[in-house]
This record gives sequence, structure tokens and C-alpha cells, in this order.
Amino acid sequence: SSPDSDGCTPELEKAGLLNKTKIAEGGRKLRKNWSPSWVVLVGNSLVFFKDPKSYTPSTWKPGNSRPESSVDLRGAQLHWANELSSKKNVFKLRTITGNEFLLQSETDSLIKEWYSTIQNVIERLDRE
Ligand code: I3P
Repeated sequence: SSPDSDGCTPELEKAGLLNKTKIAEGGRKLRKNWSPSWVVLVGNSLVFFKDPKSYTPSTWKPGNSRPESSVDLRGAQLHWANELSSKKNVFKLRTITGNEFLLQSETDSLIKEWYSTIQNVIERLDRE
């Protein structure tokens, strides 16, 4: 059985390295500042960590390190957004509070996996 089988700790659904920039805060547009981010999907939240060099998907555990920020996926919206960047494989995540993030990967399969995993969580929360 997994360490989460008692249901006391939120399920770690996915973790990995993506390029990230915040483009709006509370609906107010921000200047882009792309940087690599260790992104973790756990429970109803997408959590961002700095210093991705020290992490790998197999060794990372929640609680190891302090998050840079986190996003509540309840009521969030996800859209492919290649028109918002010169980079390929970009999607936009908009929170219910009007914070907007672009997430990107050079690897097509990886970004598609992230998109569908996040979308599944959003849809699960919409049904609750
Ligand atoms: C931005 C930087 C971003 C770019 C953005 C530029 O310039 O080059 O990488 O976004 O384009 O404005 P600066 O570093 O001077 O802020 P993309 O890489 O996503 O294209 P944009 O203004 O067209 O969004």
C-alpha cells in the first residue's frame, strides 16, 4: 500500500520540469519572465518550486522544500495558447482569482500529458 493509503495526505498526481511565466495577477497584466519551474500537481493544487536541478520525479517528496507559489485548480480554466508566445507547446492556466500562467515544454508528449492531467483535475472539481 502507498504512504497515502490512509487518505490523510493529498495524492501526488504528477511532478516535473516546465517553463513557466506568470502573465496576470488578479486580472492585471504582468510582464513575462520565463523561467524553469519544478511543477507538482498534488490534490487540488498546482505547486511551483524553484531550483529544479535538485529534483527528479522519483525522489521528490512533498514537504522536502518550500514552494515558490501554488495555484488552486478549483474553478480554473485551461487553454492551449500558442498565440500568446513565440514558443511552442504553450498553455494558459487562469485561476478563479484572475491569476494567469503560461506553461511550456519543448517536448510535445510531456506538455500534452500535463494538459490532460490538469484538465482532469479541473473537471473533477467542477463536478463536486
Ligand atoms: C520578452 C521575452 C519573452 C517573450 C516576450 C518578450 O521580452 O523575450 O520571452 O515571450 O514576448 O516581450 P523581455 O525579456 O524584454 O521582457 P515569449 O518567449 O513567450 O514569446 P511578448 O511580449 O510577445 O509576449
